[in-house]
Amino acid sequence: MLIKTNNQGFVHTIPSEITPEATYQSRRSLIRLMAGGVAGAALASWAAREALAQDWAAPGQHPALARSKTSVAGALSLEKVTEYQHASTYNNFYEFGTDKADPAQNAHALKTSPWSVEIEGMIKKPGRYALEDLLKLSAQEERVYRLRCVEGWSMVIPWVGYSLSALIKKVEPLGGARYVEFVTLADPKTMPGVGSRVLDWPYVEGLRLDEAMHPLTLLAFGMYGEVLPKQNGAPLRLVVPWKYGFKSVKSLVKIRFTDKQPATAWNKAAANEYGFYSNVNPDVDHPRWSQATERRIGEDGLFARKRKTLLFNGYEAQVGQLYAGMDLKKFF
Ligand SMILES: Nc1nc2c(c(=O)[nH]1)N[C@H]1C(S)=C(S)[C@@H](COP(=O)(O)O)O[C@H]1N2
Ligand SMILES: [Mo]
Repeated sequence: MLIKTNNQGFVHTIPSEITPEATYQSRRSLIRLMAGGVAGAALASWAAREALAQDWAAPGQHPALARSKTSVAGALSLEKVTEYQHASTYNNFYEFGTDKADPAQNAHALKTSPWSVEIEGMIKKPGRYALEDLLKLSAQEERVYRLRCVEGWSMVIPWVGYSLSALIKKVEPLGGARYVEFVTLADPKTMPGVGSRVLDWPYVEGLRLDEAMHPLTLLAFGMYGEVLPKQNGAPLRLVVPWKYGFKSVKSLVKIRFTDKQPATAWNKAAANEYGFYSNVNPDVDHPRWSQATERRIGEDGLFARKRKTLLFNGYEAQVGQLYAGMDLKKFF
């Protein structure tokens, strides 16, 4: 915190220079709650974080890779990390409104504590799991993943969390379980968007069990070394980096194991536009626009080049096997 003195020698603080209480609290709680892994990153100041973001632009070994003991091969990107400012103000979180600026405006109303996740269906250990217990379940890692929205833009974000597979193993799926359904919070008192009819609330998504078990599938509690901002899906969300962003559900409240492919919110809203798989694929266009290129947030401007979209968002080496022999145009 910077403290300035006026010409009478009185001390007054400049509001814009004070770490907002919420940010400070979130940093503290992440440090307190994290079982290990990225404690160093959680302690990083804004300035240090900016410096880190600069490093990430440079080729060579990724600092997060050097830091983390159990990083996932290929998961870390050497691309420039999107500025925190963009990642926390340009959001899709329709429960708080459909404009990109709405979530950052409205999500302060979200109450993230106490929080628990109901885990049910075809598993040996169903139950309600408290956020504190989920946080401690496995060592947290920082993973830099691209997030590619179906709308044609992308970001590169350092997420903090652990592989969802750690939680899945803990609850012991039964032999017949083949899919996992994810249900997120729909609270009309705090979420103005759930009164609208754009989607059938609550927001529901799903993965095949092997996709959910894939080491890249992240259960995230933080980003940029801090707990998730509310607009980014606090207190916990999924990040499925090879799929369009809408599969990465925010503010998760229920996980259900089933033998049937779950009906997902976007598929119910427009089945011809949003398939169950929704793997990033430059060769499978959205019926209303091409998916061949993307705009990296933060690179806008007259001369900003469009980037070529990569199959499976660049994670083909890691996840291609999951879809061996499948017609990706049919199972889009
Ligand atoms: N509950 C919920 N989760 C959601 C959404 C939403 O509207 N509601 N939007 C999705 C979409 S379309 C994208 S692109 C990502 C955006 O995540 P970000 O705002 O953290 O970048 O969140 C996804 N998760
Ligand atoms: Mo999206």
